[in-house]
Amino acid sequence: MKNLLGKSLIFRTLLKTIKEKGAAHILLLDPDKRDEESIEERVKSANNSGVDALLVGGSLMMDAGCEKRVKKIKSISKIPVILFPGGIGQLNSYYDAMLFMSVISGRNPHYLIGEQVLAAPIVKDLDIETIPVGYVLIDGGAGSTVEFISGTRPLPMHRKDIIVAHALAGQYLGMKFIYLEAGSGAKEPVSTSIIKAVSKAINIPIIVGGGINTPDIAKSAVDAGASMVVTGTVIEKDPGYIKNFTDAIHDGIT
Ligand code: 1GP
Repeated sequence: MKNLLGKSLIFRTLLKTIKEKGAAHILLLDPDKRDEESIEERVKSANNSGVDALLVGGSLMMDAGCEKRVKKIKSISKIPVILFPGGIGQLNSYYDAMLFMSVISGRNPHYLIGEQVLAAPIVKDLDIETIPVGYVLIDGGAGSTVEFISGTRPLPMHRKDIIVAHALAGQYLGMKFIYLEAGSGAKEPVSTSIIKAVSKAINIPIIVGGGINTPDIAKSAVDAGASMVVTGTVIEKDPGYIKNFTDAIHDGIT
Protein backbone atom coordinates (compact mmCIF):
# COMPACT_ATOMS: atom_id res chain seq x y z
CA MET A 1 0.00 0.00 0.00
CA LYS A 2 1.11 3.53 -0.75
CA ASN A 3 2.77 5.31 2.21
CA LEU A 4 0.39 8.24 2.53
CA LEU A 5 2.57 10.01 5.08
CA GLY A 6 5.70 9.80 2.97
CA LYS A 7 9.17 9.78 4.49
CA SER A 8 9.55 11.50 7.83
CA LEU A 9 12.80 10.19 9.24
CA ILE A 10 14.51 13.54 9.86
CA PHE A 11 11.29 15.12 11.11
CA ARG A 12 10.92 12.32 13.67
CA THR A 13 14.60 12.59 14.61
CA LEU A 14 14.16 16.32 15.33
CA LEU A 15 11.05 15.65 17.44
CA LYS A 16 12.93 12.98 19.38
CA THR A 17 15.83 15.38 20.00
CA ILE A 18 13.44 18.09 21.24
CA LYS A 19 11.78 15.58 23.56
CA GLU A 20 15.04 14.24 24.95
CA LYS A 21 17.13 17.43 25.15
CA GLY A 22 14.44 20.09 25.61
CA ALA A 23 15.51 21.85 22.42
CA ALA A 24 17.73 21.36 19.39
CA HIS A 25 20.73 23.40 18.29
CA ILE A 26 20.78 23.83 14.54
CA LEU A 27 23.77 25.33 12.79
CA LEU A 28 23.23 27.34 9.62
CA LEU A 29 25.77 27.11 6.81
CA ASP A 30 25.52 29.24 3.70
CA PRO A 31 26.76 27.20 0.69
CA ASP A 32 27.93 30.38 -1.02
CA LYS A 33 31.44 31.37 -1.96
CA ARG A 34 31.29 34.23 0.54
CA ASP A 35 31.04 31.59 3.24
CA GLU A 36 33.43 28.97 1.84
CA GLU A 37 36.58 29.48 3.86
CA SER A 38 35.65 27.93 7.17
CA ILE A 39 32.77 25.66 6.10
CA GLU A 40 34.81 22.49 6.59
CA GLU A 41 36.03 23.62 9.99
CA ARG A 42 32.48 24.47 11.10
CA VAL A 43 31.06 21.10 10.00
CA LYS A 44 33.81 19.31 11.92
CA SER A 45 33.17 21.47 15.01
CA ALA A 46 29.44 20.78 14.71
CA ASN A 47 30.16 17.04 14.61
CA ASN A 48 32.12 17.32 17.85
CA SER A 49 29.96 19.84 19.70
CA GLY A 50 26.63 18.08 20.01
CA VAL A 51 24.93 20.13 17.29
CA ASP A 52 21.73 18.33 16.28
CA ALA A 53 21.48 19.21 12.57
CA LEU A 54 22.90 21.45 9.88
CA LEU A 55 20.68 23.83 7.96
CA VAL A 56 22.21 24.58 4.60
CA GLY A 57 21.02 27.43 2.41
CA GLY A 58 20.85 31.15 1.89
CA SER A 59 18.83 33.84 0.17
CA LEU A 60 21.47 34.73 -2.42
CA MET A 61 24.23 32.68 -4.08
CA MET A 62 27.07 34.66 -5.66
CA ASP A 63 28.46 31.82 -7.78
CA ALA A 64 27.55 28.40 -9.20
CA GLY A 65 29.36 26.32 -6.56
CA CYS A 66 26.43 25.59 -4.20
CA GLU A 67 26.05 21.91 -5.13
CA LYS A 68 29.79 21.26 -4.86
CA ARG A 69 29.86 22.76 -1.37
CA VAL A 70 26.76 20.87 -0.19
CA LYS A 71 28.36 17.64 -1.43
CA LYS A 72 31.44 18.49 0.63
CA ILE A 73 29.34 19.32 3.71
CA LYS A 74 27.42 16.04 3.37
CA SER A 75 30.64 14.05 3.03
CA ILE A 76 32.00 15.41 6.32
CA SER A 77 28.83 15.76 8.40
CA LYS A 78 27.86 13.14 10.95
CA ILE A 79 24.52 14.86 11.62
CA PRO A 80 21.50 15.49 9.33
CA VAL A 81 22.01 17.98 6.52
CA ILE A 82 18.78 19.88 5.90
CA LEU A 83 18.13 22.31 3.07
CA PHE A 84 16.98 25.78 4.13
CA PRO A 85 15.99 26.85 0.64
CA GLY A 86 16.50 30.29 -0.78
CA GLY A 87 15.25 29.05 -4.14
CA ILE A 88 15.05 26.04 -6.44
CA GLY A 89 18.65 26.58 -7.57
CA GLN A 90 19.81 25.11 -4.26
CA LEU A 91 18.10 21.74 -4.79
CA ASN A 92 20.40 18.74 -5.24
CA SER A 93 20.67 15.15 -4.08
CA TYR A 94 22.97 15.68 -1.07
CA TYR A 95 20.41 16.70 1.55
CA ASP A 96 18.83 14.35 4.09
CA ALA A 97 15.68 16.51 4.16
CA MET A 98 14.46 19.99 3.34
CA LEU A 99 12.34 22.62 5.05
CA PHE A 100 9.51 22.99 2.55
CA MET A 101 8.82 26.60 3.45
CA SER A 102 6.31 29.25 2.63
CA VAL A 103 7.01 32.87 3.57
CA ILE A 104 3.66 33.23 5.31
CA SER A 105 4.53 36.64 6.82
CA GLY A 106 4.63 38.12 3.31
CA ARG A 107 2.10 38.78 0.60
CA ASN A 108 4.29 37.91 -2.36
CA PRO A 109 2.55 34.99 -4.10
CA HIS A 110 5.82 33.77 -5.58
CA TYR A 111 7.26 33.00 -2.13
CA LEU A 112 3.92 31.85 -0.74
CA ILE A 113 3.36 29.18 -3.41
CA GLY A 114 5.10 29.98 -6.74
CA GLU A 115 8.62 28.81 -5.91
CA GLN A 116 7.17 25.73 -4.18
CA VAL A 117 5.30 24.72 -7.35
CA LEU A 118 8.48 25.06 -9.41
CA ALA A 119 10.40 23.03 -6.83
CA ALA A 120 7.86 20.23 -6.26
CA PRO A 121 8.57 18.05 -9.35
CA ILE A 122 12.33 18.32 -8.74
CA VAL A 123 11.89 17.46 -5.05
CA LYS A 124 9.87 14.40 -6.05
CA ASP A 125 12.48 13.33 -8.56
CA LEU A 126 15.29 13.76 -6.03
CA ASP A 127 13.12 12.00 -3.40
CA ILE A 128 14.00 14.47 -0.61
CA GLU A 129 12.09 14.31 2.68
CA THR A 130 10.03 17.49 3.02
CA ILE A 131 9.17 19.19 6.33
CA PRO A 132 6.43 21.82 5.88
CA VAL A 133 7.45 25.05 7.61
CA GLY A 134 5.65 28.38 7.98
CA TYR A 135 8.36 31.03 7.75
CA VAL A 136 7.59 34.24 9.63
CA LEU A 137 9.99 37.08 8.93
CA ILE A 138 10.15 39.65 11.73
CA ASP A 139 12.00 42.96 11.60
CA GLY A 140 15.32 42.44 13.38
CA GLY A 141 16.56 45.91 12.42
CA ALA A 142 19.27 44.90 9.95
CA GLY A 143 17.42 44.94 6.59
CA SER A 144 17.92 41.21 5.96
CA THR A 145 18.79 39.73 2.56
CA VAL A 146 15.64 37.59 2.68
CA GLU A 147 13.55 40.77 2.91
CA PHE A 148 14.99 42.02 -0.40
CA ILE A 149 15.02 38.70 -2.22
CA SER A 150 11.52 37.63 -1.15
CA GLY A 151 10.12 41.11 -1.81
CA THR A 152 8.22 40.98 1.46
CA ARG A 153 7.96 43.30 4.43
CA PRO A 154 8.98 41.78 7.75
CA LEU A 155 6.39 41.94 10.52
CA PRO A 156 7.12 44.66 13.11
CA MET A 157 8.78 43.21 16.21
CA HIS A 158 6.35 45.04 18.51
CA ARG A 159 3.19 43.64 16.83
CA LYS A 160 2.81 40.51 18.92
CA ASP A 161 -0.83 40.15 17.87
CA ILE A 162 0.01 40.07 14.14
CA ILE A 163 2.91 37.66 14.68
CA VAL A 164 0.76 35.30 16.76
CA ALA A 165 -2.02 35.39 14.12
CA HIS A 166 0.48 34.42 11.39
CA ALA A 167 1.88 31.55 13.46
CA LEU A 168 -1.62 30.27 14.18
CA ALA A 169 -2.56 30.49 10.50
CA GLY A 170 0.56 28.47 9.68
CA GLN A 171 -0.44 25.80 12.16
CA TYR A 172 -3.99 25.62 10.78
CA LEU A 173 -2.60 25.33 7.24
CA GLY A 174 -0.79 22.18 8.37
CA MET A 175 2.76 23.42 8.82
CA LYS A 176 4.84 21.13 11.04
CA PHE A 177 7.08 23.90 12.39
CA ILE A 178 6.87 27.69 12.63
CA TYR A 179 10.14 29.52 11.97
CA LEU A 180 10.34 32.88 13.75
CA GLU A 181 13.10 34.64 11.81
CA ALA A 182 14.64 37.99 12.70
CA GLY A 183 16.96 37.75 9.65
CA SER A 184 20.57 36.68 9.46
CA GLY A 185 22.76 39.14 11.33
CA ALA A 186 19.74 40.75 13.00
CA LYS A 187 20.53 43.53 15.44
CA GLU A 188 17.58 42.46 17.53
CA PRO A 189 16.73 38.74 17.85
CA VAL A 190 13.11 37.62 18.15
CA SER A 191 12.08 38.81 21.62
CA THR A 192 11.32 36.38 24.39
CA SER A 193 7.89 37.95 24.82
CA ILE A 194 7.05 37.11 21.18
CA ILE A 195 8.36 33.56 21.54
CA LYS A 196 6.29 33.15 24.71
CA ALA A 197 3.14 34.50 23.08
CA VAL A 198 3.52 32.29 19.99
CA SER A 199 4.38 29.28 22.12
CA LYS A 200 1.23 29.83 24.19
CA ALA A 201 -0.93 30.13 21.06
CA ILE A 202 0.27 27.19 18.95
CA ASN A 203 1.06 23.56 19.64
CA ILE A 204 3.66 22.83 16.98
CA PRO A 205 7.42 23.32 17.54
CA ILE A 206 8.94 26.76 17.07
CA ILE A 207 12.26 27.41 15.34
CA VAL A 208 13.93 30.70 16.28
CA GLY A 209 16.82 32.30 14.41
CA GLY A 210 18.48 35.55 13.47
CA GLY A 211 20.84 37.57 15.64
CA ILE A 212 21.30 34.89 18.29
CA ASN A 213 24.85 35.79 19.13
CA THR A 214 25.35 34.78 22.76
CA PRO A 215 24.60 31.53 24.58
CA ASP A 216 22.43 33.53 27.02
CA ILE A 217 20.17 34.74 24.20
CA ALA A 218 19.92 31.15 22.93
CA LYS A 219 19.01 29.89 26.39
CA SER A 220 16.38 32.57 26.92
CA ALA A 221 14.81 31.68 23.55
CA VAL A 222 14.51 28.06 24.74
CA ASP A 223 13.17 29.11 28.14
CA ALA A 224 10.54 31.20 26.33
CA GLY A 225 9.36 28.22 24.27
CA ALA A 226 11.66 27.72 21.25
CA SER A 227 12.17 24.06 20.33
CA MET A 228 14.96 24.69 17.84
CA VAL A 229 17.51 27.50 17.88
CA VAL A 230 19.45 28.40 14.74
CA THR A 231 22.88 30.03 14.90
CA GLY A 232 24.77 31.19 11.82
CA THR A 233 26.73 34.43 11.77
CA VAL A 234 28.19 34.11 15.26
CA ILE A 235 29.68 30.70 14.43
CA GLU A 236 31.10 31.96 11.12
CA LYS A 237 33.12 34.40 13.20
CA ASP A 238 34.25 31.82 15.75
CA PRO A 239 33.61 28.09 15.11
CA GLY A 240 35.23 27.32 18.48
CA TYR A 241 32.18 28.87 20.13
CA ILE A 242 29.68 26.23 18.91
CA LYS A 243 29.66 24.06 22.02
CA ASN A 244 28.83 27.01 24.30
CA PHE A 245 25.62 27.45 22.31
CA THR A 246 24.83 23.74 22.23
CA ASP A 247 25.23 23.48 26.00
CA ALA A 248 23.05 26.54 26.61
CA ILE A 249 20.33 25.26 24.26
CA HIS A 250 20.32 21.71 25.59
CA ASP A 251 20.31 22.93 29.17
CA GLY A 252 17.49 25.37 28.58
CA ILE A 253 14.78 23.01 29.77
CA THR A 254 15.47 19.80 31.60
C1 1GP B 1 19.09 33.05 9.44
O1 1GP B 1 18.13 32.49 11.45
C2 1GP B 1 19.27 32.31 10.70
O2 1GP B 1 18.07 32.49 8.72
C3 1GP B 1 20.57 32.61 11.38
O3 1GP B 1 20.77 33.97 11.65
O4 1GP B 1 23.13 34.37 10.97
O5 1GP B 1 22.00 35.90 12.60
O6 1GP B 1 22.65 33.59 13.27
P1 1GP B 1 22.23 34.47 12.16
